[in-house]
Amino acid sequence: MKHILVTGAAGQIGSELVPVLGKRYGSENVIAAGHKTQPDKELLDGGPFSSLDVMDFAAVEKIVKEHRIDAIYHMAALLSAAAEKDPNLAWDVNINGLRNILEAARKFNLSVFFPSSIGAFGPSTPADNTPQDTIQRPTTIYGIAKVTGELLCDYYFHKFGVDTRGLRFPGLISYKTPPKGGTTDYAVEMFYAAVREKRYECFLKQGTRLDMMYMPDAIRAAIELMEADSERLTHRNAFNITAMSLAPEDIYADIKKYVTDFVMTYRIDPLRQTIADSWPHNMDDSAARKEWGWRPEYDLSTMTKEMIKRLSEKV
Ligand code: AKB
Repeated sequence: MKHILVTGAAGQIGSELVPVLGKRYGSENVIAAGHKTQPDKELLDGGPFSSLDVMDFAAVEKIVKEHRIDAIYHMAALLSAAAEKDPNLAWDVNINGLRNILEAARKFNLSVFFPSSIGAFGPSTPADNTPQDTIQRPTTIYGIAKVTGELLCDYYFHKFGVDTRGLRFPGLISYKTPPKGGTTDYAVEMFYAAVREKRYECFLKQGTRLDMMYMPDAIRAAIELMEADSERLTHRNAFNITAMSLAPEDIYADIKKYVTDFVMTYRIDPLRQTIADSWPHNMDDSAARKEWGWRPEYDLSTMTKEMIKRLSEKV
């Protein structure tokens, strides 16, 4: 893998993925691309940045040719709650954008990483120990687009031999770039609020248990999957991966060990609560463990310790 394009480079995952890829492959070989937001210079690590609207196929083709791209980490997408507020835009970005990426991959023989999500599951999916291969009948446009994306990626692999690989990401917790418009954003917001205001009003109710992961594990997982021996992969799009299964009160209790006067109250957002209630509590990630050696490094206590330390330095 020599020249890598990261779409959605200014987003929560993209902004942390770009510097890690830059260290691994040389920052001049990692092309960060964003549409509306310019990424933080520090996170780009001196590598090139291009403006790109993934819904414009000619622009995707141009950037691929210009930079002689070999692999694309396609992170440009709307998150669940934002997608629910504008389903047409969500479909355009999350599906038409992906199709353009896959078409470019077919034409120029590129490999593609696709971020799926716990959102690819729905209320009829077994919520506990959610199997790798199970019922996927999501009730959000975000989830419908994720299932379609998984199927489309598999289609391009089987039909055209495009090397597509994907992960079903849980809620991701990070201190660098805050997420925008997601259902699991509450977890990130809670950490910021603990350090800044020592008060937080949580929009999901007590007992809402969801899969979560600290960002460094998520970044490592994406790179490890893309570097895995293809012969070992039975699945491709997309692998369940998880690190912890948490409800708001679990994170609150752990933060309280560091910020003893932190107070959390609840004010439920019906839209995001309905979305969260349709998602799994904890996924079975044994296929990822078996097929390419996935293992999380962070649990709640190691993540909380680092989040509090880094955010205290930052804010
Ligand atoms: C969201 O909440 O929309 C995302 C996700 C779990 O896919 N963080």
